[in-house]
Amino acid sequence: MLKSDTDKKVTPTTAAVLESNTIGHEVGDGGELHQVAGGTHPAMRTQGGVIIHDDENQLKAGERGPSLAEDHFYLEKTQHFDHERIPERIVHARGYGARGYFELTDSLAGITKAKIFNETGTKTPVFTRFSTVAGNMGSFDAARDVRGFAVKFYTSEGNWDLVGNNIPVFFIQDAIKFTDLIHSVKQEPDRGFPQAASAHDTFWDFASLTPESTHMLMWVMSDRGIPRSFRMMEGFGIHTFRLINDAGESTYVKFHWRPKLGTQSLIWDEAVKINGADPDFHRRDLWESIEAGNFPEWELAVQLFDQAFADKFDFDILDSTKLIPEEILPLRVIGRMVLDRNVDNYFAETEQVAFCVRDVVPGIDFTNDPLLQGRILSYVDTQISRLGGPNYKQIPVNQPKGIGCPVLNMQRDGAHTIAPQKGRVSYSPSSLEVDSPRQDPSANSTFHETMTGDKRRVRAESFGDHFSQALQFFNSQTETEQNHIIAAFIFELSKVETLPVRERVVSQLANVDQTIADRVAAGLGMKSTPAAFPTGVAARTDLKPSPALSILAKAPATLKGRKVGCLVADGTDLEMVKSLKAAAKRLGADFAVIAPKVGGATSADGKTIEGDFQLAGGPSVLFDTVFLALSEDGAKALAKESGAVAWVSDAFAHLKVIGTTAGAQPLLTRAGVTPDAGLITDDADAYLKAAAAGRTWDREPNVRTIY
Ligand code: HDE
Repeated sequence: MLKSDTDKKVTPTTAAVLESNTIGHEVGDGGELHQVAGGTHPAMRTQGGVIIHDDENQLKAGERGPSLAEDHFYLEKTQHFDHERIPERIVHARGYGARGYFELTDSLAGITKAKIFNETGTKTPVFTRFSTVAGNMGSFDAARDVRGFAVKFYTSEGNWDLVGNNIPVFFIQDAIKFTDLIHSVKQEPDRGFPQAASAHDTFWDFASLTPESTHMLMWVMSDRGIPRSFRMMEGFGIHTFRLINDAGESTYVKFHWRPKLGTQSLIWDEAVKINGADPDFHRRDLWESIEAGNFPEWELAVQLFDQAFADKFDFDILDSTKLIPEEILPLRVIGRMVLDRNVDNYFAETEQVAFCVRDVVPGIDFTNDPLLQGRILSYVDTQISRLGGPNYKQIPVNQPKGIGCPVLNMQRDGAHTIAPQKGRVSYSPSSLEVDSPRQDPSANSTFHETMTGDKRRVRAESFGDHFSQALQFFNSQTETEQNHIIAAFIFELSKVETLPVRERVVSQLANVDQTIADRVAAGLGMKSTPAAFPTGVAARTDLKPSPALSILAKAPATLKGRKVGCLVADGTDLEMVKSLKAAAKRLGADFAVIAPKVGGATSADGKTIEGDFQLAGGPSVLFDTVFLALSEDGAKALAKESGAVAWVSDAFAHLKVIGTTAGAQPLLTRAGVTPDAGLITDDADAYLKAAAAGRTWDREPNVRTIY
């Protein structure tokens, strides 16, 4: 007898039942087998919809006999498993997505005919995927890398994909170099390592011979390359696009995403340790915040300009290695994106989502940026091979969802045709069916641009300056951020085994600025700085710094979205922990208790302090700021635990604000913590205020050499 879906019969323990039912005799009445307390369980069925009566045993000839080839349950299950994987993305393989919406708050009516940008209040569903570029799918989140920031807008006029990054410029100017760039940064082909790292010979070999990458290298070596969270990352469309209005007029546009929580980053040593402690650091953070109802949010802003404005620059607005500083062309905020729903199934949605740069809607158009032009082919091409055929847009996450944009065209058939288009007519022009779809010239928004010139393979002279904006970026950083860029170059190049490659990178840096090159050379232990690499166009030194390019210059003082880690032990004052937690939560922070045992610790008054993490499972790198809620005895006990000592010394080295009870002193002493503005004793309010202000940057010269 099979139990019905609503049968609430409860089995004592699943394991016990499994044992009694599966060993030594057949399972006929499989209904009770997986009945779990309180659950209502529909029957398990095959892909063909047939009820499966035994999911524990193969069909055998005799109790100990061979398995039978007619066991269709087993065959279907295992064969499906054998084909569960598809090729991972060649770049941006490791990513994480979520659903949400975009809401227009400022209309661009008159500038673009795209409906998504016309009526304020319009809400457009989106699917957004963040990613690292170089690492394979199973690599780790906190690699030093560019982050993908791809948004699929399901607009009422069809899908528009804005496939951007968290850095507003790119390594190369012409798409024909993309294959080389990616081959150089991915694992080296003979040995298959290193994964998810640019710190190896092939990348720096390519980069040092590709001076146009210099501006981007500054960005990737800056703290932008190690974001604290997807929720705390800016995003950029990078290329100059066009907006087209009803009259066919064009306005140039650059797209920017700005995170509500502000931009924040990790410290390099912290990132390295996070990758061991929690390789899923970024995806877990996104998932958990959405599950908790703390929906991540970004503003969408645009820089709008015309040809006359573009002509004022001595760089080319079609060159993706350049940006237009906000101070010269301010951002206009036009809407917000909120991610409010996690996926139901990672593979079905995040893995199968197919972003295509060529998917634009009327009112949004391309420019002649040779990088953008090259992307138009590649994305669709890769989806066809990755998702197994030309019908990948019939997969639910890729289908247009806007009301009024059904899929109607003359394309037919191919692998996995799911949504059958009706009728006899699959060609155009046709006369046989009055309701067959027709072209609609009113939707045209291709900009009527006049083209002249000889057919040539050439790089325009206007693309020739590779160093001015690299210097401008460096000069726009705070001293701390500049120090981090220098340190990152030193670290990366220290991993390069071929000395001439190391030297060539430094000689390219000398084209940006001699002091930068000298500092990197000193950190690498070079006896002298190699001479500047020959260049056609020297860096302009008169470009004004752009403070908007610094993270720290505009960092908000807030605990929102950050995590407080509170270390407890036997003897901790429970009431103090409770009130600290309440205060931190009021400020929008997450609060986690780390105890020597995950079951918790016993407080001074004999109560249980529940732990969220055991010490080894919750190292301080997982938190933005830490508090040591310890009695003197508790601190003395922890001073003998290397894990606890590292917990504290890491927090100190990572410049975290440390709040502490006076009793914690034995552990602080053992961990080598010395007093400074970021060490706050017995004052919870002052601690939380200091923690909201960010890290204790002034501590840095005391904990590591600045070159
Ligand atoms: Fe991509 N890129 N790309 N790219 N890209 C891909 O498409 C490519 C470039 C970006 O979450 C691939 O679906 C070429 C710039 C993101 O699924 C592939 C060139 C920018 C994602 C591809 C570029 C990006 C991709 C691999 C040189 C920032 C992940 C899988 C012209 C504006 C999307 C796929 C996701 C993915 C090609 C350069 C962003 C191979 C040829 C510049 C965010 O088609």
